[in-house]
Amino acid sequence: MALTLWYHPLSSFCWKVLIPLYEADIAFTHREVQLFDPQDRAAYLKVWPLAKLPVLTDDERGETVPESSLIIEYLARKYPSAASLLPADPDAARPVLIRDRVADNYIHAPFFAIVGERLRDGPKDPFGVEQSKAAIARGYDALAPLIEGPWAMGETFTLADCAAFPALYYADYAVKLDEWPTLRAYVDRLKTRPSVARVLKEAEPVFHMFPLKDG
Ligand SMILES: N[C@@H](CCC(=O)N[C@@H](CS)C(=O)NCC(=O)O)C(=O)O
Repeated sequence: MALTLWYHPLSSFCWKVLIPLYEADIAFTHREVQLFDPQDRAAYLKVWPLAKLPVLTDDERGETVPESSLIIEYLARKYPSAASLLPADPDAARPVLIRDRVADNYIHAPFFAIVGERLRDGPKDPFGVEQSKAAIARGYDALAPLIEGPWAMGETFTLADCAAFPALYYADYAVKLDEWPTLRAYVDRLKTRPSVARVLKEAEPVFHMFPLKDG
């Protein structure tokens, strides 16, 4: 198979890329990476020296594509079944990318800071955690009015939804979505989408490893 996704089933940024692969029914090989296993990490460092998941490799075209948004852009440009995920016209693509950036930079990133604090050995940083929670709340404030419904861009499922789902699903463990009913309803709709439901199902066996699962 030409495409290989280097991924882990618990990884939120990998969910962001699995969703469009399943949406567009694109065949690929799953290559699960264990970043904490020294041998597997060393193998993955040869693929992507930053050792961040996911990466998509395309043996037929000789391409290595890191970064979740770039992977989805690659799929949209190369596979007709994925074209609707990101409009070809830059002016039409911009609102999709704005939603993608809000989800990644202002919800996903502060959520990661909280997970990082939880996993870190050594002194804890409750002030930093509160700052990250406040940042996530500002991210929710920014994203909520951008959800046109039923999906982020209206009727068409796009890159924006692929980015929003993992960010909101996981950040909900840190800052409950209940004060943002638009976002809560949006996430509930997303969970019913077959591509998203499949990603959630595949994560079930490893979800016990998620450090915030019990609050
Ligand atoms: N900007 C990257 C972020 C990727 C990222 O942070 N991935 C996490 C997994 S969800 C990771 O590889 N973490 C391992 C580490 O930081 O060592 C993207 O959009 O793909």
